[in-house]
Amino acid sequence: MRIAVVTLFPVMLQEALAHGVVGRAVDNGVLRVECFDPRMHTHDVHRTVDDRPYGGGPGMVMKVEPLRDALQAATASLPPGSRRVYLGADGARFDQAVARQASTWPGLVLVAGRYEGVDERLLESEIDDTWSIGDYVLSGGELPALVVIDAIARLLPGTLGSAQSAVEESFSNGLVDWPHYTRPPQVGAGEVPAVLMGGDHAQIRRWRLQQALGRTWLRRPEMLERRGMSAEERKMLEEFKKARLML
Ligand code: 4G1
Repeated sequence: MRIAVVTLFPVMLQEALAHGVVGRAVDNGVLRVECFDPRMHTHDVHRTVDDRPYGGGPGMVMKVEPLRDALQAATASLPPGSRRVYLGADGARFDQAVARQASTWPGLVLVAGRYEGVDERLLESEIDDTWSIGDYVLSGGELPALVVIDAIARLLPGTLGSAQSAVEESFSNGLVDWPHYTRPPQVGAGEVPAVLMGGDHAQIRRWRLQQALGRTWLRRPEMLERRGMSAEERKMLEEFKKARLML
């Protein structure tokens, strides 16, 4: 998959994309990410990309022309059928389902805003959709762009190798993750649950599903509400609740 990011801070993205799972996807050619800087599409001596808001008020707004020309170059670099998405607080929530959808597209242009945001006319004429990663105030769309790229990269065939991660399996299943343990077997008073040391893999699988159900019920009840449970899962959750009361 190809991703183009329109950003005033290309170095911020390039550095972050060079590490870990995403870095490997880029190295292996599974993913290609390129940045397009609106400042490279200015023509005045000051390389102006922002201006004061019509109507007054604080802050600055990103100008149409440098953004439009950077976006044009970004789009031209991608395969046909690519989509153009603005990252903004008023967008549709970017979640795992949106990530899964986007991972099937040939290309994606992400536009990261700065200052108070971008001139509305650019959004109206050049943007297919707006995504938000959550409800908080940020200073720019670059960190959201990195979040989006990371979530999508993990879903591309060839990124994670043979085994999809346990986290993805659990999350795709509409549940939060189960607890993880590694050596040593004892840390102070903290022990590893005996079932994990026993080598009975059917029991381990059952325990993990039960923990995932229990923790989703405790910490993200709205996820469990949406997902529903099978009769067997219902029994496992009741067992989890009972065991919890005995602690
Ligand atoms: C109004 C949050 C504005 C922010 C209301 C999540 C936040 C991009 C995101 C803002 C941004 C609230 C996001 C705000 C984002 C242009 C420059 C917009 C940064 C900008 C709650 C500033 N997911 N915010 N405005 O943060 O880009 O994607």
